Amino acid sequence: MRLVPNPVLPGCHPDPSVVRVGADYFMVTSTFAYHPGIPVHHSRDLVSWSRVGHVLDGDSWLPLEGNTVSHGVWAPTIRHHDGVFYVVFTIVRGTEGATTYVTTTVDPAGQWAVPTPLEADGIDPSLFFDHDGRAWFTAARDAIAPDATGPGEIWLRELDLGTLALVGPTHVLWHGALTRQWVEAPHIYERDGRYHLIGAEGGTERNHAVTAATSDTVTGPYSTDPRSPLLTHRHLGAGELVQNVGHADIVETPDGDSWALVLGVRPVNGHHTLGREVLLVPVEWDDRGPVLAPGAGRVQGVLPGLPDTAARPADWLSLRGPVRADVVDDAITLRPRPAPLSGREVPAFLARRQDMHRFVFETTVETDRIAGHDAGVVAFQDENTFLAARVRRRPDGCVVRVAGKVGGAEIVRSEVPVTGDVVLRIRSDGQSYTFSCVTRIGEDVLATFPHTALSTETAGGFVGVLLGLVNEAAEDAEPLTFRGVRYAAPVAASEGVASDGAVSDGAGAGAHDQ
Ligand code: 6LW
Repeated sequence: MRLVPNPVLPGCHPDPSVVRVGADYFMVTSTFAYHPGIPVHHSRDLVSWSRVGHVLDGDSWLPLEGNTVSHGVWAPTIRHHDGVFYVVFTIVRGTEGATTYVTTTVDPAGQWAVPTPLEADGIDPSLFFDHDGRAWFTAARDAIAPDATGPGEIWLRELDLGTLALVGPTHVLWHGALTRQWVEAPHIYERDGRYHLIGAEGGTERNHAVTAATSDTVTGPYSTDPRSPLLTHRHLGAGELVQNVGHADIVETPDGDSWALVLGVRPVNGHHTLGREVLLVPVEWDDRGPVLAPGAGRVQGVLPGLPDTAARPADWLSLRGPVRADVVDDAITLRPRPAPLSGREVPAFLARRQDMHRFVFETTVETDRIAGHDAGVVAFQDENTFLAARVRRRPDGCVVRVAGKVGGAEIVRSEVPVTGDVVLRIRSDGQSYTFSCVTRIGEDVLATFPHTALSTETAGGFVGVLLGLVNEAAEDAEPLTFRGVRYAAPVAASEGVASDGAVSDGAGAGAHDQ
């Protein structure tokens, strides 16, 4: 058995899709209302991933003003054919419906084409290139006859590679393996002349599961693999370190081994804040189809407790569109915007994924420069759920104010006067978020919140926490430079964190060695 450390990509990177070209693997993940969209990660071993670009950036960006954080870009699939990379994805705009797009490039680390809309119902699009060079598009949609079949269905149509339009008849392939569950996240693979369709069922929460079906022809009919679910943690109990496992994509190594990337979450006391992360599981094929995590039946290699991973290079994200910012080493200059974090416009907000349970995130703000600004650090889950320590000017001087929203309700925790340069700090021990400010006199703890306040279970939606900077002010206010921006695993006792292993996530389970 092969043991890999999981997750292979921590932090909010849901709905992984992977393709191999020669020795190189490329992965794409969902980014919802964040800009730039769809990071492209590269790996040579499926374990160590580095970001090389974004699918939706510059000319390929599609504006997302008016959307909630969990709207926007859902579930991209990446494939490669004849020297061209293809990504299909859906932009979900709430009640205004959804549009699925295809975009291409010859260099996945470079600029992608302006996305072409497809005449496609539903979400979770995928592409399959058959041996004869034909391209087949699949996606998940509401079933035409839900009373008879269950709520969802996977459908397929041919994609004309010349015009990038769907052509020919629609084939309904499958309604899923599980009773009355919506089937989503389809991907088709061909193996020894048979077509294998995998999907996800049970929703992207605790009941999530990977299921499968098989057919002699790409257009179906597909029959359910009765071994489904092929992979799930739904039955392992709340003590299991990884939950919500599902949404797989399978890739073959140059040596003919297979692996799946799946999503999962690592809750702490039943609540997760890091979003859906990417996990790697071995796959074997037998004459019935894929076997995920053979011999184990679960994602393995997850460390117990709350291990600190080394902070990954920041993928600085804004909301719903680009902001005007300069990032130079650890200094970030952010132009102001009046849009509040609680709205649906583009606020002056630049943030990175929280990808460690325990961390320190901090920056220095020169309060002398604060005029009409409301600027500082924020732990952001979505427009209804965020907590910030910001500096604003009152008639008699500046104050740091810890305030935000939890579940849509306004929260104001503390307000303390400050002068000169102040360090605004957010730190977490995995079970709480503490906001403090550090001046020449020392550290002043302003407020502590349980991590449940910022969890996805509390907020709903599909994302995890981002840690960032905000500069809310009139457009003509001065840009602000945040110096000493630092995100790291906590090191010192002064950063308030117990030594390794002293903080338990309450799961009580050990590493699952293979
Ligand atoms: C994704 C779908 C899902 O498109 O969540 O519940 C969506 N399931 O597979 C957003 O990540």
